[in-house]
Amino acid sequence: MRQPIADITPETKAAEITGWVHEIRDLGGLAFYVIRDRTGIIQATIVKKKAPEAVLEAAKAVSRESVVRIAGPVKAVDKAPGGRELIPETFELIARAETPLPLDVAEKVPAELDTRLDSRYLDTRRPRIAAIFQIRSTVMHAVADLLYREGFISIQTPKVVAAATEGGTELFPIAYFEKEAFLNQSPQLYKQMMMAAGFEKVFEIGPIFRAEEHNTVRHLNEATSIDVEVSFADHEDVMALLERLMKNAYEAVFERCAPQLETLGVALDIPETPFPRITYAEAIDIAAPRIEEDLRFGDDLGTAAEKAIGEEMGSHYFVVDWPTAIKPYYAMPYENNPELCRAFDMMHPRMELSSGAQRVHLHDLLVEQIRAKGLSPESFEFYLQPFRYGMPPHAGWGLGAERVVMTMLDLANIREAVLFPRDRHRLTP
Ligand code: AMO
Repeated sequence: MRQPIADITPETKAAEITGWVHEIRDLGGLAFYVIRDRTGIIQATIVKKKAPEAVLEAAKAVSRESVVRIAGPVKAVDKAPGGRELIPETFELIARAETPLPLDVAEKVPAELDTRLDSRYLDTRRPRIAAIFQIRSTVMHAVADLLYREGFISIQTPKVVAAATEGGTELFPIAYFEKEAFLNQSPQLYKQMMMAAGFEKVFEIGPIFRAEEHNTVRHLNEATSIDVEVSFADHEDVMALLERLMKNAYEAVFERCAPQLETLGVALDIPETPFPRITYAEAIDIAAPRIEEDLRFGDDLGTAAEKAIGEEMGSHYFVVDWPTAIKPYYAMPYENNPELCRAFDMMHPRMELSSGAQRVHLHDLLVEQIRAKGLSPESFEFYLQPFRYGMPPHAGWGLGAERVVMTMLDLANIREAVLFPRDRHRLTP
């Protein structure tokens, strides 16, 4: 019976393992085959004078990264990895790897990100890379877990749509029979419609598509968004939810991913809640004197401004009270000061992780705001209709999953946090 390699201890009597050949060291009379599965590595030691002929034959034929099955007694050996070694009685080559390898899995030769992404299936055999995706999986599990515990319903909404939600320039048009269609930029309109549907608390974890022209280390053309929408809630309520969710994700990784964090050399800093809040006006005041560009009230916070504010804040924080003019039509203006709205961004010192808002739930105000953005309410008819038949007040946010993982693990490039990134130049694998 196959045993996970990590379960084999110096006390184990005998084992049968299957895995990849991580390293081969042939010292003449003696040969070491380091075998790896997803749990760890073990050294199989062949003493050529003593080993069965069939073992010698098979061992000679294998190459690095081939898949093998080896069985035999286990011996305690201080110098071997994990303090034990396997003495092959049988050695079977299951699938041979061609040589040379497109990528050195044992990491003797560092590879460029592009080469790694071209051969992602080899790249992910490296414990460091596998650790990133084990942590990402834990984050996604913790996120869904918290939302289910808080009574949310998971929904799946269309990715092929007829209208832009986040503005027209970043849309991917697609061929959809004789109609004009796009890949969805955000589940925004659909999650809001589910408030009219009476679901009250919904979440969706799914792809969003943005036709960002620029290649940056924090933008993808296909990203994973964690989206929530909550009825009878305001922006403060969903900001508190976002804090709980972030903390819960960090704690889950801290508790369940100690070996992966160690492999990555990351000392996890669990963010303290509540996150500090600064107003948009304060953000401008912090950034303006610290950056070269001209920055005034009413401008978007660009990369340089975000960086300057991030250095000042030092950990996660919220920017609140945004000018209505630079937030989407669905953000609710303050009644007593409609120039500002109940929108927020949640920031990591390196970049924006989430934006959200209390939404406009009043039909006529929404139509007015859609018009004010130069958009036509007619093309939003399917979205506007639910607002005429009892739309509760509601609020929500979208959180970029890759950016959460990237900032949590201090990865240099967002592509490190995606198995198969889609960017300006990459459409395969
Ligand atoms: P926004 O457009 O700010 O808001 O997106 C929300 C979050 O999604 C992530 N994100 C991206 N990540 C990587 N590459 C991209 N190209 C990319 N675009 C967005 C970011 C960002 O903070 N409908 C609103 C959300 C809401 O109000 O509920 C929206 O889409 O982390």
